[in-house]
Amino acid sequence: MKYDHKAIEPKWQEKWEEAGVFHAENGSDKPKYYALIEFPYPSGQGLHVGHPRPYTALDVVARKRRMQGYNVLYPIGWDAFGLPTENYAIKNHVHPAEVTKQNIARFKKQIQSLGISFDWSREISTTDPEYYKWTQWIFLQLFKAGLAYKKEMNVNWCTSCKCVLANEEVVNGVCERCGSEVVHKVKSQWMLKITEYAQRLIDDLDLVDYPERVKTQQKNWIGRSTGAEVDFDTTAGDKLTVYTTRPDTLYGATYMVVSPEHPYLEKWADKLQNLEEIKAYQEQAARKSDFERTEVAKEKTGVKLQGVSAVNPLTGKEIPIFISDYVLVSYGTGAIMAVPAHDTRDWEFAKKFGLPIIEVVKGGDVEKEAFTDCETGIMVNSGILDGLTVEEAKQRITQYLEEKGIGHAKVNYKLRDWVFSRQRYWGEPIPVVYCEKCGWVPLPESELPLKLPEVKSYEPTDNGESPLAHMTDWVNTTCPHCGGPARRETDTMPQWAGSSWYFLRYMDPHNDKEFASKEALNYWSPVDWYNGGMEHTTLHLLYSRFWHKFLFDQGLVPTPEPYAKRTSHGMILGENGEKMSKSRGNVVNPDDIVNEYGADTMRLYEMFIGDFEKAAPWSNAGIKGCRRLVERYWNLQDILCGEEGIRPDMEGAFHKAIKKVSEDTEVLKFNTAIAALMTLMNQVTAKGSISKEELRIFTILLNPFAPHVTEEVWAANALGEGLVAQQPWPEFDEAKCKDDMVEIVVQVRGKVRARLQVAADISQEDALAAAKADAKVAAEIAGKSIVKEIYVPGKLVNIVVK
Ligand code: ANZ
Ligand code: ZN
Repeated sequence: MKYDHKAIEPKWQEKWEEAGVFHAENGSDKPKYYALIEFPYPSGQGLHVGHPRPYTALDVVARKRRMQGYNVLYPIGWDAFGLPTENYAIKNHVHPAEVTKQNIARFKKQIQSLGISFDWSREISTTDPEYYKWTQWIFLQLFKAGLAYKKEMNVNWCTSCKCVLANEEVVNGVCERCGSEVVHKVKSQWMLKITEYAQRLIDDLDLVDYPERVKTQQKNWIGRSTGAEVDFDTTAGDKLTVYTTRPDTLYGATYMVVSPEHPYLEKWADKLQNLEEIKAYQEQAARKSDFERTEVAKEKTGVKLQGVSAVNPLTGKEIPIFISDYVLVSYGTGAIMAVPAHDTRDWEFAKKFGLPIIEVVKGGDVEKEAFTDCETGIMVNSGILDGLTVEEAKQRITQYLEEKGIGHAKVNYKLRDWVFSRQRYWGEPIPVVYCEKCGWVPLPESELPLKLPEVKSYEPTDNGESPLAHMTDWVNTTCPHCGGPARRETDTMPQWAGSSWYFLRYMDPHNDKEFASKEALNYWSPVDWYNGGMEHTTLHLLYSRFWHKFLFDQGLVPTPEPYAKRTSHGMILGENGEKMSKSRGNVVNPDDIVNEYGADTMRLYEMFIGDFEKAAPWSNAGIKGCRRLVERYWNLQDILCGEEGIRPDMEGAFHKAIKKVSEDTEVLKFNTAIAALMTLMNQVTAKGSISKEELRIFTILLNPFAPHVTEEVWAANALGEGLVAQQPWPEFDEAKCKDDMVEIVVQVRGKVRARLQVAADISQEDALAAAKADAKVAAEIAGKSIVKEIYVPGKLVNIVVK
């Protein structure tokens, strides 16, 4: 019989669905296992061969766990709100809901053709009112807890998307999504206080098993720094407060800088003699991104304030104040004390404006450049701090500032609160109304979901208001608090809202009383293994940890962390080694591969393509190699012999393969697991026949990778009861996994003279004897005296002669 994937694959997909073998069970007394992949955004382009890489990897794990006796939850859904859909809808005059429906249908069909063991009965979509009802509900809990607030903000504004972006969405000064210029705009925005969780988001990384690079990236993004806040008296009669990580360098502070947006500039307006010049500079700075402004390499600019200066609290000297765009309003206090001797930006600025540079830590040559590598140095020119180390000086000065009431120790975080509103249509409505009398009032929970109204035009407005603002019928409402007239919020939530808690909904997706029942949450939490892209480390992964911690604090979820373990996959590149994209013309469509070679081959190839954590180029030759493995497996049916058990001379081969596949699939080494199956295939083919038990084990081992063909062979040869998917995972016997023969290398005078096949457990004495008996080795040592003999078990004999 010829192998025909087109006949086999759809048939088994149907049978699995009929039998419900991949349905996770709530209320089971089996141990649970929760495997999670990042749910896709159903774009108009359809699936791409990169998508299935993580799906297949965790499918291998999920299938194996079921065979190991676990009740496995391996769900999928759609992260379907967002701009690309909305933009497509605008361009083609179709409702975004309709576009979403079509895209989901296409993605679903494509994913189902791959035979991934998702529990489709738990499918969710963030755009479904029954889902976003709970996204809105969680927002209300955040609001009630004081963690959601509205504020006039200097926000990132994408000039092309006409939309506010979170800091995390601005990459190198441009929009992460479309690459257009990002400018600053003052807008009233909903904000979520993720900063309240900054320290716990760092600390609790100790509770989870994440790759080190993910932990480091999150920590750097949160950006904890320790230092002090110091008050400087000004000649305007008030105090200017700075944040510094180096309070020890206070004697070297020869001038100060405030950011162009600093509120004091307005307060001091009547004292400033060069207000026009200052205003011109402020306007110029507003047009630049933070990225441009803080670039070290950039030429420093600034304006000295005429009419107000400050006093260094330690030296008592009057020092000038500047405005310059290298100081950001959003960090620390928006003002700095400048220590040009030990900070590069300050040094460049001081050189340009002819300001004094006073060395306060010994070493370096501060006339030539800032001495920044000075954390281990000794203090000089620093009064009470002279002779102390930098570490001692930091403590001493902080204590002094606290005693004098002019400063205190301070911890700062780079992390900013999360800008949570978007002026767009295709997102969750924010369930609050504005009442002139009562302010912002939350909707009663009984009014959720607050559904998106039908609108005719989704065009974003040029003045930056949401398209919903035109829907007066929807907007005008009554205040739930006083019954007076009120207006609905017309901004919607960002795409990151629905994905911040979706893994909880999977636990109990059809519950209409709660986002998930207590029992379901207690049973399934936390996610045991979550695989997703590195690009989400400082976005989704951080946001969802924040929401989960909040829900934990509210007593709504049982664990402080949502994901026990996180891994990340590398991208699949085009055949030419470049990122797959339409414009490069190197996109491979999984439909074509499934059609020509079958899903089993495609799955095997995606797992065989290389180190799972690294990017790998697609290769047509590689695909063919995997197809050959499937065909050779198929042909094993022709050499099935009458014997039942594993034949004694095949025991080693099979036990080794079980061990290798079992262990490698736990540590992302899917490629070497498949290589072990290829080795086993060669051993079986060399033997020329296969027993029933051997074929049974081969089939189970191959099943997580190639689930369709293995079910077919299982059924056709009556290898056992039920489906392969329902078999117990085979055990291996460690004693039978030892290599019986090993190759050892024999060196004489530093050179390899022979390679010998010896028993793996050979004694030192026998190994040395065997080495000396070899003709070449014997010739090398003839007539010389042996100084030293070394045996490295299983590897090497080294004979040193004189
Ligand atoms: C004096 C000093 C001396 C500083 C020295 C550094 C080195 P991190 O580590 O990133 O927290 N700074 C403070 N607020 C700022 C703002 N809004 N915009 C730009 N720079 C600001 O950086 C803290 C340091 O960055 C602070 O310590 C301050 O300069 C500067 F040898 O104060 B330092
Ligand atoms: Zn009211």
